Amino acid sequence: MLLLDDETHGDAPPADPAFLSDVLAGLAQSPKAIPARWFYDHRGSELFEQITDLPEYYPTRVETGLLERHSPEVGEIAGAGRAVVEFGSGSSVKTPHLLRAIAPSAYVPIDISGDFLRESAAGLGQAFPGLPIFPVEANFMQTVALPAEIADAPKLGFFPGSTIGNLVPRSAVDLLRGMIETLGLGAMLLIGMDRVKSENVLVPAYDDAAGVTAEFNLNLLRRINRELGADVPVDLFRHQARWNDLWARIEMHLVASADLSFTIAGRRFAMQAGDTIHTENSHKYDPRSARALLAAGGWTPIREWPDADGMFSLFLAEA
Ligand code: AVJ
Repeated sequence: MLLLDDETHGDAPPADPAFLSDVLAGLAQSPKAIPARWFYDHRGSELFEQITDLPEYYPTRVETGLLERHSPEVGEIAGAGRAVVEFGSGSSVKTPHLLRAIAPSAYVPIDISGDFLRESAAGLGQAFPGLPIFPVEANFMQTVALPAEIADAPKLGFFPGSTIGNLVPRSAVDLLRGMIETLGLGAMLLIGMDRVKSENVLVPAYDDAAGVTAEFNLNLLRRINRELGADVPVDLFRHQARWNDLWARIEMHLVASADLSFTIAGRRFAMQAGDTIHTENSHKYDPRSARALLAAGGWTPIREWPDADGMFSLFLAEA
């Protein structure tokens, strides 16, 4: 079901048909769920940047420290001249530490958001004047055709942020296998994974005192209203972060605080007080399960660098 032109607001961004179909399919499902990748419109990307600075949200700080400390060793093991291919580069804040240490032959950021991709490629271009940069606007969940210019260079995939945790394990394995298709045999992969730890640390990291993560979650509903011309009563939803021990993951939900209903593209959805829309999974891995995941995805782990407090790990693996 498509929106008619006269149903959209004059200043609304064009509706992405994949967004509409994911939202309609996800809300028709029981329990309701919308894929986390739709968080990242312009506002969502801004809010995520704010999350990375929150006192409760340790992953960005810890991983950045690990990259500062261990990138020189990555360079020694991987050797000079690799093309660094970053999956879901976003604003690429962690990348300079790696690029400084490993003498790459090129940098290929891949991101689904063209805006952020071009901004950050321009920024890195200034910081690394001699480095060829080839941004690729693509969904890295599918095999990506890399630019012809780097066809002959050995590759180092870079997948920081524990973004792999957004995927259920079977999809994570598919993605890891897809990365081998994209990068070729002989490639290496530097990947960050958040570790299992106390609920008392994990839950606040996804439900901060300042309410930024709540706003990030609720922005998905605002985006649905903005882009799909819907009438979701955002004020009747509240943010929830919960630890699911069976799956070893943090889940984010939007909880209906009253019986409510709304219409999206002519389809009506009703929810009762307490019903939720599941908006994100963030799986956590202990070192053994992390290595098993890599191996299932076709990657042989060769090094692990955890931080001193056991919060987060960087892994280097080869195809
Ligand atoms: C970017 C997917 C790794 O799961 O920690 C942060 C996203 N969601 N706070 C994460 C996120 C809520 C983040 N990843």
